[in-house]
Amino acid sequence: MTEVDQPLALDHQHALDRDCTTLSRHVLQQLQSFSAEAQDLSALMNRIALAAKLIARRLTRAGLVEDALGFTGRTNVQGESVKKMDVYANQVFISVFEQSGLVCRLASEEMEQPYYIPENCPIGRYTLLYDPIDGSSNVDINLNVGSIFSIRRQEGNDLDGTAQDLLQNGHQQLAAGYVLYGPSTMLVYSIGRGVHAFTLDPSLGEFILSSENIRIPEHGPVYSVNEGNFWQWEESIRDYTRYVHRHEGYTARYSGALVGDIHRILFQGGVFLYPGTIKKPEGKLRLLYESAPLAFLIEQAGGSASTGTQKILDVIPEKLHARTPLIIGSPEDVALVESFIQEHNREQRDRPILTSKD
Ligand code: AHM
Ligand code: MG
Repeated sequence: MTEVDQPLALDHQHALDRDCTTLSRHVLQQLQSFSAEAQDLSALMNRIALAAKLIARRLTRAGLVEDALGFTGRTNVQGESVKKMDVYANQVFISVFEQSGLVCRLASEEMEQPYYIPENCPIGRYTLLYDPIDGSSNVDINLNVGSIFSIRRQEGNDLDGTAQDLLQNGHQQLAAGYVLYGPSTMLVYSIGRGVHAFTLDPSLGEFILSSENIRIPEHGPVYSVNEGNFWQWEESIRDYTRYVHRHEGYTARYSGALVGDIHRILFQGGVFLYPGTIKKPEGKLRLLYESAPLAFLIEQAGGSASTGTQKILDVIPEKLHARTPLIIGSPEDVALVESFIQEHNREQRDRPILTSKD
């Protein structure tokens, strides 16, 4: 081989390596073990990948098939209008896991109570928590949406079927990640050993490793927030947005789908915020299905996730569908938002209490 040939040969080798690393192989490599738990995690990720492929297939043809777009006319447990795609994707996860022998129940944003694997099906040791279609307002206009997932080991008892044992902090997650249905379908996951991204190769029907050990930049230019809520926020969040308006180097990006916004921030840095509003002090995003899984992932990439006063992973939900304010992304940018909140809280505390004599 000549010197001139060598770089080409290396490139070729690199391409070949990429083509060969499938999701299930990657999980086993990460755990460096063929233990029962490693096999389970690999199988769980494989099932999530299958659900993602089924949902991606429906999304790519949504404008051509009947009953894929639009609303069902129902509202979910959160009082939000349910889309046909929400129902479809929710059911896909159930169907894919029902006979898997991997989970004992699935809890989703779309179901008031978890779905328990029936007794005539093999029952597994894990619980899957998920948001089947995140950002579903984007579905009807063919923009990006996502799915978010989290895996927890079944530990407590759930004898009365109310899943109170799931009311634990985010450190209990074994794995978490998301699927982004964009120009390509990507699956990004962590099992507590870094963050890795896979791209669906439709010709193979396989998710192939595309970025390994992703590290979020310490700081980035993007701030991602729905500024339509400006007058409903607390003064601290308004002050933060005034700060980024007045300083060079910031740019706003907001897609209406959390997964897409987080994906951008994971690779390019910045911060995503969904703060509380006057009407909804807890904000909009659900702890168990959205905030905690994404916090797990972003922390694994070197980022931070906070309610403004507490780390998201430390929050213990009071109920299954509890919401939290979410500030997530590059550590410096999250810290900046927190500093406005802390300053505001300090001012509130130190404000003299006026009595009727004053
Ligand atoms: P959904 O899971 O019901 O779609 O709601 C979550 C979505 C997020 O993806 C997104 O960041 C947010 O809601 C957008 O909400 P808003 O329209 O209030 O900005
Ligand atoms: Mg969502």
